Amino acid sequence: PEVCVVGLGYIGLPTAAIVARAGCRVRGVDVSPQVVDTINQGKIHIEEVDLDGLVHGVVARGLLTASTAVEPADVFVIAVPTPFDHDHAPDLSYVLEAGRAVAPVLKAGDTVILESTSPVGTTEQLRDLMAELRPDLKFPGLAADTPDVSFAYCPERVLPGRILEELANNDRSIGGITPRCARKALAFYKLFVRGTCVTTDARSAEMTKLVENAYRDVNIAFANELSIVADRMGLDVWEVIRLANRHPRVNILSPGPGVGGHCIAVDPWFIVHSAPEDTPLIRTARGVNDTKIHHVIAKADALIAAHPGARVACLGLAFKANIDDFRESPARLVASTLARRHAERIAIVEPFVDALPLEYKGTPVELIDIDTALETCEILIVLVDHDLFRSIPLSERAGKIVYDTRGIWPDQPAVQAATAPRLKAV
Ligand code: SAJ
Repeated sequence: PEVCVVGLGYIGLPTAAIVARAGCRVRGVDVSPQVVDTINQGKIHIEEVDLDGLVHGVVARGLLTASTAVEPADVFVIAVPTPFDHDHAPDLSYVLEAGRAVAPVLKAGDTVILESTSPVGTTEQLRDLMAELRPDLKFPGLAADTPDVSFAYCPERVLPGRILEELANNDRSIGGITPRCARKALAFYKLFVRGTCVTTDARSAEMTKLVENAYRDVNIAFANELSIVADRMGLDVWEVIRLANRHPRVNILSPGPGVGGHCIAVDPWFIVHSAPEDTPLIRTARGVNDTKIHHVIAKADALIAAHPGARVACLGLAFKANIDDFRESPARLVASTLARRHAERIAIVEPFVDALPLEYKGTPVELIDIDTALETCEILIVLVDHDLFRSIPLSERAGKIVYDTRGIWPDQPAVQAATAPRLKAV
C-alpha cells in the first residue's frame, strides 16, 4: 500500500522509516517546512539510535518523501502530539487538524489509523469529523451498510532510545471502530511488526495506552514515596528495595528525582480528566512524583548550604539515562533551581549536549566534563543514571559528598544526611 504518515516526530518519523524499509512507498507529512527539508535531504531532526542511517537509506531509495501537504494514499497514520492544557484537559486540536487535512483526499478502501495517545472516544471523534467533511463516503459505525473506509486506534509503546527495535518487536493492540476496521489495520501492521498484534475495539485500545503509562506512574510513585520515608528514617531506600524485591511477588521500581518525559507524566491525567471522581490513586501518584522533585531540591539545597564554599556538580539534565531528551525533565528542574540559588558554586555535567540550555545564559554556571567534575567538585548530585556516571569507580568518588538520587553508587559511603524541610504533597 501507499502510506501517509502525518506528524514526523519521535513516533511518526521512525514509523515512516520502518514502513518504508518494509517496501511501502511512504509520504511523511509535517507542518514544519524545516522538518520536511531535513528529511528530504536524508537527514533527521531528532536523536534516536540508528534512525539517521535508516532515514538516509529509505530517502535515497525514493521510498520515503516528506511534504507539508497530504496527498492520496491507502493508509493514513496520524502520529501528532496530544498535549494537555493548564487544567490537564487533553488538547485534541492537532489530531483534529490532521483529520481535516486527510479528509479531502480520502477515498473508498482507505484506512485511517490514529497512533497519538488520546482519551477514550477520540478515534470516534476523528471519524465523526471526517464523516462530516466527506458526506459522499460511508463511515464505519455510522452507515448501516458496508462502510467505504476503515478507522482504527493503534497506540505505540516504544521506549525512547530503543524506538526502532521496539517498533518492530513489541506486541501491539489494534483497536478497530468495527472488527472489520481492526482487520484492515492488522494487515498494515503485519507488514513491519514482528511482535504479536492483538485486535480489539478502538475505545479499549485507547484506554489500554493510558493504563500502561498510568500503571508505571503509580508504581514509580510508590518507590518515590518510600525514598522520602527512608530519608526521614535515615535508611538506605535502595537496600530496602533490594531486599524486598527478593520476595517472589514483589517488584518495586526505582526511586528517582521525579518522573519526566512527555508520556508517563502526562497520560495519567487523561484518565483523571475523564473520571475525576473515580481516580484518587492515579491523581495522588502524580502528586507524589511531582512532590519528589521538590524533595530532591530541598535536600540538595540543605546539603549545599551545610558545606559553604564547596563546589557542586549536578550530574545529568536528561529525563532519563543515556538520552539527550530534556522534555519534562526533573533533573533539569532540580539543576536550574539549585543554580538560581547557588549560581557561582554549581557546575553541570551532561555528556549528551555541547552547550547548556537557555536558562543558564548569563549565569556563571558552567558545563564541564566528568573528569573536571571529579577533580574540582567536592559535592556530587546524581540526577540521571547515565552509564558514564554509573561506571565511575569508588576510588574516584572517595571523599566526595554525594547525593545520589538514582542509587547508581550503592558502594558510596553515606554522608551525614542534611535534613530537608518536610513538604506537603502537591
Ligand atoms: N523512572 C523512575 N523509576 C523507574 C522507571 C522510570 O524514576 O523505575 C522515571 C525515568 O527516569 C523517567 C520517567 O520515569 O524520568 C519515565 O521513563 P520510562 O523509561 O519509564 O518511560 P518513557 O517515558 O521513556 O516511555 C514510556 C514507556 N511506557 C511504559 O513503560 C509503560 C514507553 O513504553 C511508552 O511508549 C512511552 O512512555 C510513551 O510514548 O507513551
